[in-house]
Amino acid sequence: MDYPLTSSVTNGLLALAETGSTNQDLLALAESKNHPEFFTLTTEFQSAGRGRLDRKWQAESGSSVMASVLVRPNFRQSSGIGWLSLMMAEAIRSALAELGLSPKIKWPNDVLVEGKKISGVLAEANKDLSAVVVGFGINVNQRLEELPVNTATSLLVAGASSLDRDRLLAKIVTNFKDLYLDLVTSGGDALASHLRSKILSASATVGELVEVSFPDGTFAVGEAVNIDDQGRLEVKTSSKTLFVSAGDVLHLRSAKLED
Ligand code: BT5
Repeated sequence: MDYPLTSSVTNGLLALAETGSTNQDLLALAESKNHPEFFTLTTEFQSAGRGRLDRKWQAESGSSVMASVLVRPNFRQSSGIGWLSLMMAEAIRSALAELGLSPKIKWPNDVLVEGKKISGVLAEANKDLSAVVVGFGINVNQRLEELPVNTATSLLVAGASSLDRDRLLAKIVTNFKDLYLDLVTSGGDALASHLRSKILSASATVGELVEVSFPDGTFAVGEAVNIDDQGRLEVKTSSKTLFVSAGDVLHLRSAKLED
């Protein structure tokens, strides 16, 4: 497939018919300094699409937008890096809203439509954090029965006004560039760049009763009350306030719809 609109907004676009993982490929390419910020890699099919914590992202060939965008952050505040997946989720949310949908951001890395996952984001950095690839998958033209899990939806299922993948990818990269450059101008301060307030107002998680599962296997239940200045989810349990920087969140009131 050709991506004329996306080509015109990225600093270089590589569109592959098939690969293992666009994140993995772009992390390798980023090691040579030839690839500038906003260089983008997209594919029709991934045989080893990555989610967080060794989970998989699954999509049939040609059914989705799957892409990774390169940035080389040099924020004065290191907390800026923590915002990059939420930033991409906001770029996706706002592009989907223009297609007539009412998407929300589920902390830390999902975009939901009517409580179901239409998109997932995975930001991965190289060792010294000098290059970060922000990858995302968006379900576009799958019918309900073609989706890999029953917690998922697609643009087709949700009734979006367009299924044009090039136009969508171009819009998302444009939105992401705008948000990123605002954050850079603010020295990595997500409050000053208004990134945090945009994410808060689109959050499906803040205000919810949540169960947080931590990477070490422990759990906590409480109310999600805020996203702090570092992008951490603030959760009030019966005994204390937790600031969660990594973990999985289950929205308990709508748990039947989620994984
Ligand atoms: C994510 O992980 O949601 C991040 C997904 C990022 C995928 C993109 S595609 C381009 C780039 N290159 C890569 O290799 N990856 C990125 P996580 O929050 O861990 O969610 C993973 C879970 O989502 C799985 O365990 C499934 O339950 C579910 N899932 C898998 N495929 C899905 C799909 N197409 N739609 C909705 N949910 C899906």
